[in-house]
Amino acid sequence: MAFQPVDYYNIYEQLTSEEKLVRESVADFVDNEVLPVIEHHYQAGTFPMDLVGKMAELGLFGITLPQEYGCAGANYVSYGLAMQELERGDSGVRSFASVQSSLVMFPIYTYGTEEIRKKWLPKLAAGSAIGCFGLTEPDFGSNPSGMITNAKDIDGGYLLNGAKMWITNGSLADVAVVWAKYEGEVHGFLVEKGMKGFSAPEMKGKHSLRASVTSELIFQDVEIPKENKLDVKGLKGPLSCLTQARYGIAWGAIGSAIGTYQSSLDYAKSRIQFEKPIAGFQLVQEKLVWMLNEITKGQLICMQLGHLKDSGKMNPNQVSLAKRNNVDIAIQCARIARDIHGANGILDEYPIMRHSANLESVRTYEGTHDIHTLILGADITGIQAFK
Ligand code: TGC
Ligand code: FAD
Repeated sequence: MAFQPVDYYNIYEQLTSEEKLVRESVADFVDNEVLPVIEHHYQAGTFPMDLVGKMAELGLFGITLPQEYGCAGANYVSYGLAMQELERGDSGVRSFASVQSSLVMFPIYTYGTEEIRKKWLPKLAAGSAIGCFGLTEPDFGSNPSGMITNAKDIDGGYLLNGAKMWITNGSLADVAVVWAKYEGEVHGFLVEKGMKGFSAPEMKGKHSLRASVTSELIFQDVEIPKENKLDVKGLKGPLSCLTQARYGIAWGAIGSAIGTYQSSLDYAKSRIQFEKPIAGFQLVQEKLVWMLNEITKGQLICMQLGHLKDSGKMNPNQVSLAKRNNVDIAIQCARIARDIHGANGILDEYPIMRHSANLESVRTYEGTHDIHTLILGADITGIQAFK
């Protein structure tokens, strides 16, 4: 069945023609190309690689970067709308695009030399190269400043040692943006597939984000050429990339919530119990209204965040509020949707359990729910409560 946009406050009416086009074309792509195959991939634990070229054709990789590098040069509202629609399909598909765009192309564009930009950005935009972002380590997740992975000077470059864990697209990647300590500070390095001493085994056994590849990255005396070091020093390097990606996740979570809401509304109208559709019972209506209410608030948060970002006035703490809120309400929507679907809610015929399980990762990655609480707490009180 064709998807009906959920837009209770007529937000889409106010979009520019370009923003409308982006949202509608990604929505069509999700309806026609993602939803028909995603359950199969989810069950098989595989990423739908066939979608990469199609996402590239839609301009979804590095969508906000300049056209001279093969990118779409779109604004951040368009980026957000694209992430919303992709995650209505599946969080793993949105993850693929987020990592490629915000965590790989953004740092290459922002901190790479012109030579490095020209080498990687057109290929990443076209989907002929895939990237990943290595920050988290087995013993350093929420606190990346403690990382052990390190780089030392050698003739003509750097020697990289250490390991990363939980890296989206790691085993697929042609280039990894890896954060490592160098001279006591965090620096970024581009590690290329095939470099001696670099391996990226896939992690198995996930109950969440099954249609996404997650990997370890292992570096044993990997020689990195000088030009592959990014021009940024300190944790603000990776955190600036995370701000971009968290922005996309805030929008994406709304897409996931729309997916479970829409399925619930359709189901409630057609499922008959006690001789009437369950949508006619007050308790079910309350659940549907709660979902719509929270989705609408989340949409308004994202639109305002997008306008702030497009006008250069957004601060990273505002992204924390949006990521924290929207992922949280999306999880609650999935939970409520499971109730509304009764036993059918556990079947792969409906998207509910897939969204629900995916969101458990989304709540943890890019800063856990509680880390974003602490970021906001520190911002409003002026007192850090991390340590
Ligand atoms: P702190 O002292 O607060 O900051 C260090 C420097 O960074 C600057 N900064 C930021 N810059 C840009 N954007 C942000 N969001 C920033 N937040 C902070 C800050 O101004 C400072 O700059 P300077 O010039 O003074 O040096 O750093 P801290 O060590 O106290 O850490 C704070 C904390 C805990 C909030 C931070 O470490 C954090 O966010 N931890 C969470 C880790 C995390 O999010 N990891 C994500 C890994 S990647 C991932 O999950 C990808 S999933 C992808 C997918 O599949 O979609
Ligand atoms: P921990 O940091 O060990 O946290 C455990 C618990 O303790 C959490 O509830 C946390 O909120 C809490 N906690 C921690 N510190 C505090 C504190 N100071 N005060 C109060 N509570 C605290 N990372 C990458 O670098 N690149 C990727 O591409 C990537 N993709 C991922 C894909 C998936 C599917 C998943 C699940 C994770 C991915 N990650 C990636 C890793 C992710 O960013 C981390 O899992 C996340 O940052 C949390 O780290 P952790 O799992 O080590 O949890």
